[in-house]
Parts: sequence; C-alpha cells; structure tokens
Amino acid sequence: MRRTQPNLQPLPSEITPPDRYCNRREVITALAAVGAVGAGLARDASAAQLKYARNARFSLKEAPNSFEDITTYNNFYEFGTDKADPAQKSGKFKPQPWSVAITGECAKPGTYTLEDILKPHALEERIYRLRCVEAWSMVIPWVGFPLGALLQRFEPNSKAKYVAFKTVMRPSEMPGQRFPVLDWPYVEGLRIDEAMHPLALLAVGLYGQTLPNQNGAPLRLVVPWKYGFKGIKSIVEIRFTERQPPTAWNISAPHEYGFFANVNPSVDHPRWSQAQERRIGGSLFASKQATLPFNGYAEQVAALYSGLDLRKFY
Ligand SMILES: Nc1nc2c(c(=O)[nH]1)N[C@H]1C(S)=C(S)[C@@H](COP(=O)(O)O)O[C@H]1N2
Ligand SMILES: [Mo]
Repeated sequence: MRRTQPNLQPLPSEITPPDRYCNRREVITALAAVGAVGAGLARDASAAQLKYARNARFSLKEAPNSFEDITTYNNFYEFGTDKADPAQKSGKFKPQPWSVAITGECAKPGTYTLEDILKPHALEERIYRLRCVEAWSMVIPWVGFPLGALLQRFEPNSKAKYVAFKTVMRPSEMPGQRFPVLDWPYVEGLRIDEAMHPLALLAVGLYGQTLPNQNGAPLRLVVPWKYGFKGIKSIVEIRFTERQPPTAWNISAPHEYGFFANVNPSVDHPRWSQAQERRIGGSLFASKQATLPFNGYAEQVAALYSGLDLRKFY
C-alpha cells in the first residue's frame, strides 16, 4: 500500500483560525462519503479530509512518523499477526455504515450511528507517542475528540466504575478472526477516571484524514500513557460496568499483560525489558531511547494511581 504523504494541515507553529474548527456537517459528509465508495476499491483512495484544529497543549513537539510508517507497520490481529498484514489484508473491511452500542450503567443507553456519535464534538489533532509493549514506538498525528466528553453524554450512573470497549466481529472481512489467535472479539477497558482523563482520545483520523482500516477505522481508542494494546480499534460497543471488565491480552496471557498497562520502564515484560524503546522508521543504527514513565505523561496522569502499587498492578 503506497501513497504520498498528505499535507499536514496546521503546523504546530501556526495559529489555527476559528473557521478551521470542525465544521461538523462537513465532517459527517466526509465520513459518509467514505462509505459511498465501492468495497473493491482500496480504502486508501477514498480517505476523506477532516476538519480539525491542532491541540498544541496536548501535542508532542517531536516530528511525527511518516504516513507510510504509521499505516504499514501495524498491530491489528484481526487482519493477521504480521506487522504488514493489516495494511495488506484489510481492503475488504467496510467501516461505513457504522454504529456503536452504548450499554450498561448509564441513563442513555442505545445504538448510535457514527454520525450521532460525532455530531456535538469538535475534532482536534493531537500528536501522541504510541508505545507498543513490544518495545517500539511511533509518533502519530491523531485526529479525534476527548473520550470523556462522549461518555458524559450518556450520563453514566454511580455504578459506572469502569468502561469496557469491544471491537467488531466480522470474520468475513477480517481474515485473522478465522484463527483462534485471541479470544475474539478483542475487548479492552479503562477505569472510569482514566476514561474521563482529558488525554484519553477517540480517534477518527490521522494525518488529517479518516483512519485507514489498518489503524482502526472508523473509530478507535488512544490512551497515550498506556501500552498500545489498550488502544482498541474499530469499536462497536462501549459498556459502563461496575466490575473491572476482561481485556483481550489479559485473557490471553495474564502474567504478561495486566489491566492497567501503564507504560513503566521499571516493570519488565516477562520476556523482555521495557526500559528502552526503538522508534520505528529511525535508522537501524540509531540508539534506542529511554522509555519514560507513563510514556512521558506522568505529570498529567500519575495522580490517578496514587496509592496503587504499580509493580503489582501492571
Ligand atoms: N482490535 C484490535 N485493536 C488493537 C490491536 C489488535 O490486534 N486488535 N492491537 C493493539 C496494539 S498491540 C497496538 S500497539 C496498537 C497499534 O495501533 P496502530 O497499528 O494504529 O499503530 O493497536 C492496538 N489495538
Ligand atoms: Mo502493541
């Protein structure tokens, strides 16, 4: 899958004029336009431009990885376990039309179309580092909106202590789901205070365009202070729960993957160290860099875990 890198819209140094701010009707039209394209065409060719404003306060100053790196080196086991599989084997996946079931402990459960989900939210671009548990990282210009703002709309009640997420189950379009690699569908979860943290993002795009299938179209979670596997892709259900929900990697290998999965250089994966990371796309000879506690977001999020033994609750 080859394409040229689309123009980055606002540069960090630029001030975004207010008219750049998400015109919701246009965004919805853009997302709908994606669905109008025939299933046989590469989704790539049908990516739609999004309207958004750069959120400089919540963006790293580092240069993002290339569009090529971000869209050809992926973990999305529903399309296969090789890093190249998601780009090569996700062409049949149809991210439109899409709806999300909101269930569990809230006043406004229901099934909402993607358009309903997006309508009240202005889209923001945020440059976050994605830190995979496999000790590599990338810097990605996501386009999305705060998860907490969406969750509030459904009026979670006092029993809503956790939020559980589920990926779509479509073995006909997702060849990896025909093999018992994980206990499908992929599920993830956050504690409600983590989910409400302003850094937690629901992404609908990257590099200014709707998400490619391999990156979790049309809607995926991005939690920048946690290992990448928490960032569940192609979400079809969000459930408010009283108890800690099961999570796909914890079910698969509980001694390797905990519920919290906060990036922690001092808690090694049982089979390798987490102390350093390799930036994808960098020179093979470039030295590894130190992994930062909470992936560099300790100042913003460490207070969520005061009193929690982070070695025990990894
Ligand atoms: N449904 C689903 N979501 C998933 C995964 C997956 O296999 N299935 N892989 C996770 C892992 S391990 C990582 S590192 C990130 C990778 O996101 P990216 O491919 O957009 O970089 O997606 C996460 N979300
Ligand atoms: Mo990962």
